[in-house]
Amino acid sequence: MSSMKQIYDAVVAGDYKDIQDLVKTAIKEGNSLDDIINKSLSAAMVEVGDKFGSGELYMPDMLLAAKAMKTAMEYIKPLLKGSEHISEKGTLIIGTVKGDLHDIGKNLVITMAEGQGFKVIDLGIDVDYQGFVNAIKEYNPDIVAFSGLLTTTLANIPEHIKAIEEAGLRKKVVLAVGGAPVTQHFADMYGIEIYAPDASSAAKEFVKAVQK
Ligand code: B12
Repeated sequence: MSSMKQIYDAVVAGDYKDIQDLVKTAIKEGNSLDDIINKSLSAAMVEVGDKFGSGELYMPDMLLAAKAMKTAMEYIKPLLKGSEHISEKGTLIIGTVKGDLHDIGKNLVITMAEGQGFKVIDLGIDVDYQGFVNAIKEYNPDIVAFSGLLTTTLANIPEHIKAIEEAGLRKKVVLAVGGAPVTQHFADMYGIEIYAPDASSAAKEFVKAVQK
């Protein structure tokens, strides 16, 4: 079995003990970090989600899968930083929206944005409206990014934007949104400038936004 398939299977099985060794092997075999992240790790998380949705996997299985993905990323992250020549591009504030505790995707976006030279302020998970507003006042960012994995809490996004508008900060920042259920249509509906389906394209969009 290829090492890429073994990584995929390890995430689905929530087997985090050997995953760093599998990643090392996949790199030695010539697989790119991008492919390992997108084709093995993230793709496996989609299958985990599907299986959870259909009742084949339970909450503890999802947690173990998340742990396997995080363990793999701990090994990959320093390698990503070393791979690019970096000059500071701008400041990005990112947080998972109010009511939502998912952070794996957000953390990947952070890794990629840092790899592109952004200074990133991570507000963490379950960030309320005021949390974003205060951080904009404090850090004066170029981009403010919302991550959201739950349809229910994505419904709060207009409130987040309203709070930023009411504080008179909307025109100072470019907004970005992403997360599995988010679409370009969703972003357009609320006038959010950036949507991207994955962390690598998110980082590319961030770069474009600060170059404008
Ligand atoms: C792992 C996981 C968990 C873990 C989270 C661990 C953690 N630390 O994050 C745990 C077990 C805690 C969890 C809990 C729950 N979960 Co959950 N979870 C998942 C799962 C399997 C994977 C998510 C993930 O990490 N994917 C991998 C990453 C890399 O992908 P990603 O997050 O989409 O991010 C990528 C892109 O979207 C994008 N991106 C992400 N953020 C941003 C931001 C910007 C600005 C941009 C541009 C791009 C971008 O780039 C990322 C990298 O490429 C998904 C299934 C799925 N298909 O998404 C369900 C899923 C999201 N969960 C779900 C549910 C229902 C729950 C619970 C409510 C379960 C429960 N009954 O308690 C709770 C909610 C708790 C809460 N209040 O938040 C549902 C949501 C359904 C819906 N549409 O609302 C899903 C879809 C599963 C399902 N099919 O039912 N979950």
